Amino acid sequence: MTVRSSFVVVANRLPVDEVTTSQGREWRRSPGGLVTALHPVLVEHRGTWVGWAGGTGDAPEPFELDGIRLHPVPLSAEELERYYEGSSNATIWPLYHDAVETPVFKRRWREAYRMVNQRFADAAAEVAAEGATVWVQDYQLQLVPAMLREQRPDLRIGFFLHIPFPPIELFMQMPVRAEILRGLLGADLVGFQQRLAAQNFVRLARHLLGLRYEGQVIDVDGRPVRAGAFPISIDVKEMEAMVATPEVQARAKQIREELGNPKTIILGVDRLDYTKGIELRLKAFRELLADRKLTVPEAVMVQVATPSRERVEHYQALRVKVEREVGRINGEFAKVGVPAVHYLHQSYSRSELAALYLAADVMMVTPLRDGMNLVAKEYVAARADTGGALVLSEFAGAATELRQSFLCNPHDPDGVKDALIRAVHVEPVEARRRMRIMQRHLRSHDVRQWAKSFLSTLGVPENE
Ligand code: ADQ
Repeated sequence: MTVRSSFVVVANRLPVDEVTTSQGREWRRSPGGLVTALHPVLVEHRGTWVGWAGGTGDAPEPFELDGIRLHPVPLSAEELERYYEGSSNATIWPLYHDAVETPVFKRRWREAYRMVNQRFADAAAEVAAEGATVWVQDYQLQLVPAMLREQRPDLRIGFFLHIPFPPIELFMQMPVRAEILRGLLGADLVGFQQRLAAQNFVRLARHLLGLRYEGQVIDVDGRPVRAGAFPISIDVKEMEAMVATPEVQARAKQIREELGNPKTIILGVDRLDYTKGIELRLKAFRELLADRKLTVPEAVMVQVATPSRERVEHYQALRVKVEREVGRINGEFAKVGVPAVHYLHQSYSRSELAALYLAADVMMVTPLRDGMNLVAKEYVAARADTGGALVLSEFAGAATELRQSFLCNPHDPDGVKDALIRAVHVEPVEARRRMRIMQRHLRSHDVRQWAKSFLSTLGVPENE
């Protein structure tokens, strides 16, 4: 019998990975922005998470892990290719990120997107109790709110978009633009990372469907749909506790030693994604080495690039470009036994990431466009020692809040170089001052506060 919940999260992925241990196969909580954000909320509300468990074919039976119920939705190999790699990651992802890569539009992908969204909506309708709250996540599931409302008008439906929402001119390129917009308008509350994104959305509703709005509330046939900005954050306390452990402290020291105790360690940590500006960051570093404004071994760079969406063409091309640039820099500037760039195409544990943050003098977060960017916030929270400096792109959502970082325009190579050099040479007193202000902000704006603020706007009473 299906267990029904009064609180349901619907997201493309379940927050778990299947791993092999000496005891056989088992499920583990997976790392990543969204999981970190929603896990505490679900535990608190005894909720169910509906999502894809990874793998193709039949889905596993619903199960429980770390205090939350998981309800897997199956995907076939063909759906994975068309709905996930195609529609979601080769059409919508680039289009919503300012078309920094050209979006690819294909009819058969669209049909799969529709079918899979319907399956997620059906699953949510099945597990949601009468009058429950359902919180749908992100760009892969934009049709779900309307599909769900159609079946279950009793539900309270929220939607949160983790990536940017484009201006009207760009959104209008989407062949199924009205369908997507209507899908989102099925929610009672549509949340965005930025105020500007929420504005794009309400204006689009008028432009495309002729709907009236007042402030951030759109009138959809007499039903109010609210749009709003809810900048996501991180579990600040968890990060602060982690960097305070002797293990992480020792590991950070060890990392510095392994890198040859350089004066300046410059760090980048991203999914290997073309929106993250990894190439332009490497290029800025190379030019500074060529100008002799930085030298090896006094300065070294560490770039962690988590493998991501490896079957999507844009991503394969990016990997080749990044690895070529790393090879070029090391060819020109490394010394025997001392690479200029340490490139790590790997996933890491949270504690190893924390140690890297602690070891780095300058963190570079330079996306061409990013909904928020949690790495920037993690770095700031990790530096409870108030050391370190953050170089941050103005095009990351995080730039609205982290004003004391070294902000730069990633489209301007000289601006990026200038911000990096200023961060490398900042006086320790000034660096600490900046860090302290940003840390104070994050402590009062952490992920729990984010979820609380979204849910209370949606009208969910606390402890429901
Ligand atoms: P992402 O594009 O995935 O998220 P980001 O916000 O930076 O980007 O989150 C990445 C997360 O993965 C961070 O928590 C980071 O610590 C972790 N991570 C990165 N590299 C790792 C590695 N090698 N090993 C282990 N963990 C690693 C999307 C949007 C963002 C938005 C988030 C949340 O694109 O703009 O901030 O959702 O809303």
